[in-house]
Amino acid sequence: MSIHPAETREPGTQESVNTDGNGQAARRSAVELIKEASRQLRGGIAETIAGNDDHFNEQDKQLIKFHGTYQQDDRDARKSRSKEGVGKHYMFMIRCKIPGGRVSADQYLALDDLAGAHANGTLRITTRQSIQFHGVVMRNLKDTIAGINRCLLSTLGACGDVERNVMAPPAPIASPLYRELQDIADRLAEHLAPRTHAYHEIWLNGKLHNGEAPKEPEVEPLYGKVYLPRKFKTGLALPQDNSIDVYAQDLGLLAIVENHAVAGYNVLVGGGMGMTHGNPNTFPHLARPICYVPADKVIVIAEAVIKLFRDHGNRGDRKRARVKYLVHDWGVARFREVLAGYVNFPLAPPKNIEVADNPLHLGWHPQGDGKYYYGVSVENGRIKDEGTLRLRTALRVLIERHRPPTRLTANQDIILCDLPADAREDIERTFDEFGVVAAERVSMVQRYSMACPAIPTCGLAITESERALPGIIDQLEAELDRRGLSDLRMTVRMTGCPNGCARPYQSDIGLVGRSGDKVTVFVGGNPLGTRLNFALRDLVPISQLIPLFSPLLDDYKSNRLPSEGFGDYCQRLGSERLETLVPAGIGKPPH
Ligand code: SRM
Ligand code: SF4
Repeated sequence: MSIHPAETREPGTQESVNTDGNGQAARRSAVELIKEASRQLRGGIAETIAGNDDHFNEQDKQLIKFHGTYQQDDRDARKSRSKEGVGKHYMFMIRCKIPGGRVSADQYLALDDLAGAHANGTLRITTRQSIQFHGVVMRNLKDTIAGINRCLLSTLGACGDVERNVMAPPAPIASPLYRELQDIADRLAEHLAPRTHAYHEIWLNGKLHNGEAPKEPEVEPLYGKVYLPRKFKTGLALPQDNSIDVYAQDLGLLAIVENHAVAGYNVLVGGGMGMTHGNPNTFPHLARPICYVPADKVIVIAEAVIKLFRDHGNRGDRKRARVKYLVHDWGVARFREVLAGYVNFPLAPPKNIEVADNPLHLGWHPQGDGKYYYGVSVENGRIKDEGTLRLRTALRVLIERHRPPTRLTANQDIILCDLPADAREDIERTFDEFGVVAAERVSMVQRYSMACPAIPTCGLAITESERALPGIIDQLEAELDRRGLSDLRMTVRMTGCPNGCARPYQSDIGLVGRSGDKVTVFVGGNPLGTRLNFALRDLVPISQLIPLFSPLLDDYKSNRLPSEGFGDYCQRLGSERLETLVPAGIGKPPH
């Protein structure tokens, strides 16, 4: 869908309005120069994949992100390879773009094939409802990206300074509300996708899905030559279903429901998690309500917010380039005033509405159309076979047999959709046969936990995360059980660095990689995702987490208020009171 030209305005040309948040002409970062010189994201990518190199040069390493792939190296192998003098083992992460997390049975099976043929034999569900492959080497890069496109998915714009995967509540509930949000996610993704032909030239031999060459002229009406100052993320939510963490989005669209239909959206801008330890100019920030728009203006307003960000975002300092810093530095009133200049209708104030639930959609649920859906809890999103737990095989067998469309959730889980009632027995038996614990029997703390990939793939990781969290959760599970708290709905999110990929700053407990095996411990968020937590202790060794939390859980158990969550309790006590409960010698006070 495209917007009628009269509906959004161009207050100035992109290059001339390229200012920082204070209207100063800004210096430009090295990445800006790489983008500008790239001939719409071509650089030397095609030449490198046609040659014998196992990795890209520094410029193209930036450009391949826009194509949906990251150059990484096996961090587990770094030391031994360096001793042997053989240099890094380069490999690529490939990220799909899957609006609303919708994947058909055929697509799932094709992705599973690719994981086995070209990647490390796992599929990784991401915190933005997508799938990533890890461990793809250069000689398989093109075939993997082409394979993803063959099944009618894409990787274009899954990473890079553009609109990223658009999120929407994934439950396949037969309700016009859920359908509308999924539909808008598709339309936004289509409307905001880069228009460069470079993607098809490089990965698809110049052909579109239908086998023809692209016909539209190559212009980037939205992104221009230098694309956005930084990544931009959009998510749609319902007040009763914030399963996509709407307040963490650069642009959160919270539906306003009237007479059982979406009447419009509160437009929330400026969510983002990333920060840098020791740099107070960087911080997590929740999206703030800017205005309300009627439902038929949702795409217009999304484009307008992106244009504002394109023109005013910081292009000099990538650490401060997200739209959240504009909202923070300008304040809501000024942001709204500038945004009004990008549309040709008045901006109404946001409606008074809050999110009320954040369902995980695990286990069996009726869809409302006579069919059922089944949400499978996937530990940290990793679909793999390991030991007696053969989740990848179980999903493959069941998807081949029942052909359910699937949906990926922002909690890194997968939903099997459109199931007839009589499929239940086979599904439960098959999961059991392959060692997969029924969603209903997964502990609450495990269900609500998430970890980012971190080591060995992520180049930015300071500590372990995906590989460390299962052990921590096992211990927490035992501690909660012991206190009769196993029904507590508590989010525990861990990341290997402060970038916040598992949204740790909104959770009841956030564990953020700090140094070696030490983390910063955050407490005080909530499962709804409506509040930021705060740092309680810094530099806590992972092995000391349970001794740190034990007295807090004891006090919570004895002194919590009725229906008070763990994060609520931590907020009520505040850091000073909580500090008095922390055993001496564990970690350090946060700065
Ligand atoms: Fe992320 C960078 C993984 C969601 C904030 N993120 C990365 C990279 C690409 C590391 C890099 O730049 O070299 C990670 C790849 C690791 C690997 O080995 O796969 C990575 N991010 C992920 C995923 C896979 C984590 C996961 O457990 O699922 C998520 C992919 C989502 C997707 O499908 O698109 C993922 N990243 C997020 C989120 C959560 C969200 O968007 O809801 C955030 C916090 C929200 C935000 O954007 O602020 C997030 N990732 C970052 C940042 C910090 C950006 C900042 O403003 O400072 C970085 C670092 C960067 O961009 O320089 C980053
Ligand atoms: Fe990597 Fe840090 Fe993101 Fe984890 S939070 S995936 S360590 S960038």
